[in-house]
Amino acid sequence: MTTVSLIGAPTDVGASVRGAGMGPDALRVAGLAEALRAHGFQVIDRGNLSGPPNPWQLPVHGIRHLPEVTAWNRAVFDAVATALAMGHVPLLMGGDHCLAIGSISAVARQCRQEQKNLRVVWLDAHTDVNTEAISPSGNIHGMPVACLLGYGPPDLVGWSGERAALDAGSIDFVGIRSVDADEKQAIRQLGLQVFDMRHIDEHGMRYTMTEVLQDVDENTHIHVSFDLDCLDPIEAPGVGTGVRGGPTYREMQLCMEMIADTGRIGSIDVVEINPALDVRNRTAELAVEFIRSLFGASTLAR
Ligand code: NNH
Ligand code: MN
Ligand code: MN
Ligand code: MN
Repeated sequence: MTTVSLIGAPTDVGASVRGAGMGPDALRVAGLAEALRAHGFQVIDRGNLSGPPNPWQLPVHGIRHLPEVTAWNRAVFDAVATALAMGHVPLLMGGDHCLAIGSISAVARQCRQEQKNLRVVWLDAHTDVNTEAISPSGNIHGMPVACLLGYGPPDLVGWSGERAALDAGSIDFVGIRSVDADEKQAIRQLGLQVFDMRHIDEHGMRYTMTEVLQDVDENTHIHVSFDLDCLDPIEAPGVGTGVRGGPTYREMQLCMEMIADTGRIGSIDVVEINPALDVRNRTAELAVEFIRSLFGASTLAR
């Protein structure tokens, strides 16, 4: 039986808007553990990690809160690595998206040890591939992909044991509709595969996910990094940096169900839920529905 380890990381140190630190409890209140148990999984809620408070300072050399972001990611890295070593599926409950640095670095290290192919599916309105040199905000939640590809402040790079936890070919982006000016150039230079909203408009979610999942095999570990701002803010209002024009509820369900169909889901981040901006916990409840689908619940499946 699959065991899912829920790991709470209640912080907004990497974000531009306060409130994402309340995400883990919003997911608990929305019934995440119960939903997965009802679906036949063993679920262990590891509680919340601890780390420094948000000092709410201005960027220093193009980057905000580097020591605090580093400390939180250290805790995330250790917790995710521990869960993976036990053969569990870690589900990181953020917190803002800077936490994917620790989470995916631990996953990449484990995959290398087990000689598995890692595929990351980045569900987001944003590509998060800024560096301190090009970020317009200095917020590290806009930089995790760059750090994982080996570009960023030395403190946040190389945690997997290699300079780059990921190579550009092992990450696909879905739902993108907000990319900063210099970030566009970085995407081209790195050769990243970005399935933006126009691609989904023109080809549909079904075909898009076929492309994303085409080279998944029995030896693949899929990591889903799910930023709730990927969804249209009409569906998911509880996010700090909502951008209109995202996937609908049905499109996102199909995306999750197609990932579930591969049977290769190995680890997950659920990030950027901001209860302070939400309407009656709707965004956390929505996240729980999508996570159920990601684990194989579907209308006619038992
Ligand atoms: N691209 C912007 C930045 O780097 C916004 C990033 N915000 C996010 N990313 N929520 O997913 O500041
Ligand atoms: Mn993000
Ligand atoms: Mn985002
Ligand atoms: Mn690809």
